Amino acid sequence: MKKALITGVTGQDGSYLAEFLLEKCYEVHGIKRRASSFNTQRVDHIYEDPHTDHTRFKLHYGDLTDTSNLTRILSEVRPDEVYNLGAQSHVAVSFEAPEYTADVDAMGTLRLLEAIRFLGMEKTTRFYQASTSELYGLVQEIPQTETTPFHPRSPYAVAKMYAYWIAVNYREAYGMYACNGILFNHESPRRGETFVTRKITRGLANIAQGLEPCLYIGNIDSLRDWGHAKDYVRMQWMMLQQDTPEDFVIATGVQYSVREFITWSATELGITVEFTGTGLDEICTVTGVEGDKAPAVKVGDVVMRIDPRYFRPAEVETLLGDPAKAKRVLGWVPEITAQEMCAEMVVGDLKTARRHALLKEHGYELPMSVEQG
Ligand code: NDP
Ligand code: GDR
Repeated sequence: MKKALITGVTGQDGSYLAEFLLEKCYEVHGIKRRASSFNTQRVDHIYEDPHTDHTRFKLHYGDLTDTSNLTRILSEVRPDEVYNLGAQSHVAVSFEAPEYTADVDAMGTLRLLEAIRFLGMEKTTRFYQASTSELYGLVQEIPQTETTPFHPRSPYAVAKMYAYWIAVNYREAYGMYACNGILFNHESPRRGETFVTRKITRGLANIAQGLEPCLYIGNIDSLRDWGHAKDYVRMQWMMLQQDTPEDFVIATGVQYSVREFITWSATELGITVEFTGTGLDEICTVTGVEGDKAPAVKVGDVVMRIDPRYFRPAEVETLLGDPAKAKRVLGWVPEITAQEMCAEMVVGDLKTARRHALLKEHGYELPMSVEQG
């Protein structure tokens, strides 16, 4: 039975990857951070009671900032494959916590690679590094491929650039099987609530049920190449099954604006909208409501306003990936479109919002996070 170790197992990708590898009959080990409250919601459904025999999903406390901890876990598990998905992954937050972001995202990658080498596992353990389209930043070429030059635009992207090159360096210097997946944005109902897609689907579902008055958002002209996390974790595994390690762009090859994502989400809720005004005064107003998904919304309501708080000191305006190499070499093609993914996210968030609204109607109110991201 193959063994995999996933850093960031409690995150969006980590949870889908753990499910995927368990289906492939791996023994899956994940590193979770110690927190003052439970943080395993995304993997609770695959949790196995460690008191029973033959459990194939095991969690270890750990942190990418702690070398001794990483070395101990690696020496205990001796995995065939390491997936380094753990990161401070929020671009806007990286401007507020640049040093921490560098420590986790850049140095954390070095710590893992060096621990693998220190333990003499560099010829037996394969390593996947979660690289990112943010490396392209101020784009030099459209669409972006494996050879497009990098120009990172945030402390997050600069840290991830170090991680990209240190993985390449360990491959070249020590003959390690180390690969970078240069992944473009990918989302799902498990996406963190402060990333723009989930913020929109959750925000509009809450507005539809009368739980929030309005969605406040930043740059809606931003263009992204959005795929589904389920499709992308499949590719992470495929990259580690080749004869020779290589880096791959993972993308859909289609881009849309944040504005379009808002329109799709509203449509899924039976709401038609129009955008009027410009710059900071642009608003999104309801022009029609159909069906029973949005009882709290009426024509004329303003459901989105711009808040400059969500603009970044340096923005990545446009990203569009070319996944031709992944298709040619690995036969990978994404199966879920951005619109299908948006619909799935709205369904999930509407279900939660309806539950909250029902409780509220009966005098019970569940605490709802107000952090907007
Ligand atoms: P998430 O933010 O959902 O998950 C990040 C994971 O990293 C969480 O499990 C988090 O733990 C963990 N983590 C954070 N800090 C530390 C730390 N100091 N030590 C150990 N673990 C830590 O990200 P995604 O699942 O969306 O992304 C996975 C990876 O892929 C990340 O590295 C991200 O940068 C990268 N990436 C993501 C893309 C996307 O569009 N989703 C695109 C390209 C790259 P906790 O749950 O406790 O917060
Ligand atoms: P991104 O994702 O920065 O691309 O990083 P995010 O969803 O945060 O932003 C996408 C675009 O939307 C714009 N935007 C807003 N973003 C947020 N979060 N909140 C807002 O209110 C808002 N309004 C507009 C942003 O400015 C940006 O242009 C994600 C992360 O998963 C990274 O870890 C990963 O490496 C990249 O995708 C690829």
